[in-house]
Amino acid sequence: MNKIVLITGATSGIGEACAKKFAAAGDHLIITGRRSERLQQLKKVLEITFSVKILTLVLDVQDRKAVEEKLGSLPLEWQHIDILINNAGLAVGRDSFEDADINDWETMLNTNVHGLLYVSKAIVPLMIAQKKGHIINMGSVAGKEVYERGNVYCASKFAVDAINKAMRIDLLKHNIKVTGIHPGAVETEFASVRFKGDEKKAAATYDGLVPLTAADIADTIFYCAQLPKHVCINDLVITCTQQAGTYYFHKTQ
Ligand code: NDP
Ligand code: 8X3
Repeated sequence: MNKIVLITGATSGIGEACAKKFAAAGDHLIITGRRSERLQQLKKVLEITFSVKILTLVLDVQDRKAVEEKLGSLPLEWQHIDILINNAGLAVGRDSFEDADINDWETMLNTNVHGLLYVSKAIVPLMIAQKKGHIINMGSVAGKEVYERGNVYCASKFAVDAINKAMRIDLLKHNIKVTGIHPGAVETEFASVRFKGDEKKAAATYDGLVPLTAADIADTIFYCAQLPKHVCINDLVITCTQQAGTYYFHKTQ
């Protein structure tokens, strides 16, 4: 049966790769992000290629009112959400604590933590009503171990890790699966966003490394989502072969 999958942050990277993966399997998608043109383009391609239905929602997850309004007024046929992929997120800046910009900290906390909570709070009642659902939260290895100059990005992903665990406990009685995915370095627009458009610094992140791709993570998420009803992967940490934890890389030049 075709599922309905809501993916936040589907305009690039991991979210976009998830959209392609789930659409290829015949699932119908609600795709969100702030960049409207990219959403429209993706919708067009996926509908033509895979004959699935796509609903686009231009949404800044930091905006609580907008999230409540848009997700609280989904057309009836889109309310039976089987899978929520809480993927929208970002790092801004890579500075030592004393040098970091408080605005960057607020953006990360508002997006990665508050945004994930606002979206989840809007969707959980729909899953409770249908007595099933699967929430997949995008954490990071940064939410497992703190690294130098990672400060508040790490804090935001530690919060995601805690929310993921807490959701699983509280939603157990509603037959809702909750899975945390915690990748290491994945080559997406992430580094470019983190270094505020400095492409040289962004590219250096992956120097000497065969990093994970967005498709690797989409494949992993898809696997977690296809397991039998009685199986739930709680927590999954995934890195490329040249990475161990947050700080150890074996780079080749
Ligand atoms: P990208 O920058 O390629 O994608 C980020 C996505 O999040 C975009 O679609 C962006 O859409 C969306 N987004 C960002 N801010 C907002 C917002 N305020 N409201 C709505 N959507 C937003 O990076 P990735 O694909 O790599 O990142 C996806 C997730 O994976 C993030 O949570 C990130 O922390 C996590 N992650 C990434 C890793 C990596 O190395 N790349 C490793 C571990 C975790 P738009 O700009 O259109 O709003
Ligand atoms: C992104 C991976 O190691 O840059 O979450 O924090 S890392």
